[in-house]
Amino acid sequence: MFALTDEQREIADTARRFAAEHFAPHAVRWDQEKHFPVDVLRKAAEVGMGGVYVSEDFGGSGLSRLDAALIFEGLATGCPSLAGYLSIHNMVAWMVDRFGDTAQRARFLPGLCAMDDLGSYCLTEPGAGSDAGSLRTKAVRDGDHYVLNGVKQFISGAGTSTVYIVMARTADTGPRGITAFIVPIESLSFGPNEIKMGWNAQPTRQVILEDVRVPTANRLGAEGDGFRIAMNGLNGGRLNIGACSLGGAQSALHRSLDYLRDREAFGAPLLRAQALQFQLADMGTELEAARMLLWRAASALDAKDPRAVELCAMAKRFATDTGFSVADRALQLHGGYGYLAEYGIEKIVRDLRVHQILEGTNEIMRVIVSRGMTGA
Ligand code: FAD
Ligand code: 2MC
Repeated sequence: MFALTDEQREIADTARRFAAEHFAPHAVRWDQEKHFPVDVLRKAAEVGMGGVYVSEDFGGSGLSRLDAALIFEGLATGCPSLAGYLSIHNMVAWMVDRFGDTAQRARFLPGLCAMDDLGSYCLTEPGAGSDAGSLRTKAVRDGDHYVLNGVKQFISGAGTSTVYIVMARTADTGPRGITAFIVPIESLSFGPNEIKMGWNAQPTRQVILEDVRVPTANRLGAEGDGFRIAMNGLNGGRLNIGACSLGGAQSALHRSLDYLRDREAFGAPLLRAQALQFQLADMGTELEAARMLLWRAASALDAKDPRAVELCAMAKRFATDTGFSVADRALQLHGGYGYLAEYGIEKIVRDLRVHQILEGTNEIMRVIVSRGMTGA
């Protein structure tokens, strides 16, 4: 738990180097231009990041959740928004790998792992966010097809992704009446790209399903399994999002250290001020604590520990709150320059803010943790 293997250190270094070379130099501009650099994501897939914890027989990298946490933290040091999208894509690929039949795995995984196909995850609806089990998108069986109608809200990658996992209702029995489908882009339409506070290097759009005919061969798992499939995907997704917060915040902390070393005030570098040294010490300590919890949760998920769901929720809540708080303090340490786009710090703050909301809000993480404690 407390010492990474040489191989894991190499994995983390590879991700950090990739982010430094391919994401960081362009991250501010991509944020401003709202550019989704699919070509760069495909480069990430060339080094195995399109199917990090997908098994190797159809092109995945076969790594563990702890390895994935190292990768997403490393990638987020260059751009949390792109690392966040890659995390969602990986969640989709894993769901196909874990819950798909052999034909579905053979059909979809090679393209997803190479990122010739990009994946999106469609759970949220305009009227069902935190209460995902109340979703209303309908799937009605018609011979060897289902006909899907409904609207999915806030879908990351929508319009560009080619493979969508859509959770839809096949029975009026709450979460147990939900079924998952793999839906290709051709049958979908999309709302406009949302104007957002952060995560601007990737699109967020509605996915609109109007009499979409999906062959039964595209049903993922059995009827009624969709909610559990969706939630199982999110356990790992929540770890990855937490890791993205750590990476963004770690980068903001490093930049603060450099900045305070160079910036002079009152006749000395600001780094000499003990009050500011203490700030840096607290930021580093809090990130390390969050990282330890995240690695603990990732190991629990790898080990199929019965407490894994609860630990993933704890880690997501703690890492995303800590990451945002550290990034916000880094902005303060940069003074007025922290507020300028050019320095890249305000972008990290904006990107990390949404990690406290998506993949289950941090209030929902508390719901999960407290249910685990009280048995309610
Ligand atoms: P609501 O559920 O309406 O919640 C409103 C507030 O009430 C929140 O603060 C919430 O924490 C609180 N609340 C709700 N219920 C409780 C409770 N029981 N106890 C305490 N507090 C509660 N979804 C996808 O399916 N796929 C995606 O790719 C995706 N990408 C996203 C990208 C972005 C940029 C954003 C902003 C969202 C994305 N989402 C996606 C949706 C995201 O998961 C939801 O926004 C989130 O789950 C919250 O749902 P909601 O917005 O409907 O808020
Ligand atoms: N892992 C595995 N199984 C889970 C699970 C988890 N994390 N959470 C719930 N389940 C199972 C649960 O065990 C139950 O199984 P069974 O039918 O065998 O008893 C079933 O799912 C229903 O669970 P609940 O009875 O707990 O359902 P409830 O309606 O009370 O909701 C809650 C639970 C609030 C935890 C769930 O609705 C939730 O996680 N909401 C947040 C939604 C969310 O995270 N959205 C993120 C969208 S994706 C995104 O934002 C992206 C950026 C991609």
